[in-house]
Amino acid sequence: KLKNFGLRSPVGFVYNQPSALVSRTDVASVTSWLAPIIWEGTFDATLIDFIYKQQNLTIATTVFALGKYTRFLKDFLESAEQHYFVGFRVHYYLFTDHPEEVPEVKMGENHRLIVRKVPSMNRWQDISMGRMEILEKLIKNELASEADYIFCLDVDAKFYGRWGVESLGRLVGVIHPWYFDAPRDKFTYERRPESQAYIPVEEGDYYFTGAAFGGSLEDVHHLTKTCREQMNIDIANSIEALWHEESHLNKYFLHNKPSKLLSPEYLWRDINAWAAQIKVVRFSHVAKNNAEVRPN
Ligand code: 2GW
Ligand code: MN
Repeated sequence: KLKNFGLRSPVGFVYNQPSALVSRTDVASVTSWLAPIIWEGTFDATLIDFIYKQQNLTIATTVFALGKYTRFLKDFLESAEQHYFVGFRVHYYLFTDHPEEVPEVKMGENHRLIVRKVPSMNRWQDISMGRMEILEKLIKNELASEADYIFCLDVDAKFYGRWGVESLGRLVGVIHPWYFDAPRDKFTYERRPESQAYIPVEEGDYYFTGAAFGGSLEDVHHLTKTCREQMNIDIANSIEALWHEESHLNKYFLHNKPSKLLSPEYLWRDINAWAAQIKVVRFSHVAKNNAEVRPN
């Protein structure tokens, strides 16, 4: 569906000259398989918005809020409306067992909120694995004619800066905010060979967060289907990966290299945490009291 750019700048569309020599030197902006890693300072927002505007895209965005997690919706949605794909068409698909608790949030032009009721799930295992299955079905049964790209996001987080079309790609992973500077043997991959999510200590590229991933419908459908199947094999073998679907996502990305990586700017630990490389916090986990929000 994606058109070739055929980009023609209108007369007088002025932006900074891109350089073949100068770039950020404190972070890597490309992987060893030549996928870009998106950091502040590696793209020109004006230019990239202009390029993508001509494609008339829709970005589906899924978010789950079950049980007490509906309390995160107001900040999540209000901040998204300030920062998330502003000026582009966004359809949020919100899955909740409490539709009556969904706050009224004024949606920007071209942004729509679609609320879907799902049965209550009490065990976090069911929530985390249920997400993959619901996403798989949503993409297959409904999105084909509705969207071009999809992002799947945790709800216990808030936007503080631009998250825009620079993030779009065939298969997109976000580098986990705790492990971007860690050696691979320290990553919290699943290390038991009995699990389908197993990654040996001498393997692995990056540690990706389960809190945000996305890409084209086709690629994300394949991702969700594969993770769901792998988790089901684990269930049959009475084993559960250390970080649940995040472990399976990391295994998937090891064998299906993402075509674009987003830096931890796109999922930071907490707005007050500091690291020299983070020039902008775009999306960040909010502090939460697990004992208070999670079912027993
Ligand atoms: C219930 C019991 C235990 C943990 C979570 C939940 C729960 C999750 C819930 O009661 N209601 C609910 O809506 N959720 C959804 O699942 C919600 O969208 C939430 O953001 C998402 C992931 O749960 P969360 O945010 O508590 O997990 P984190 O922040 O510790 O996340 C990482 O690890 C998870 C796997 O353990 C996931 O991979 C997640 O994507 C990661 O960020
Ligand atoms: Mn979370």
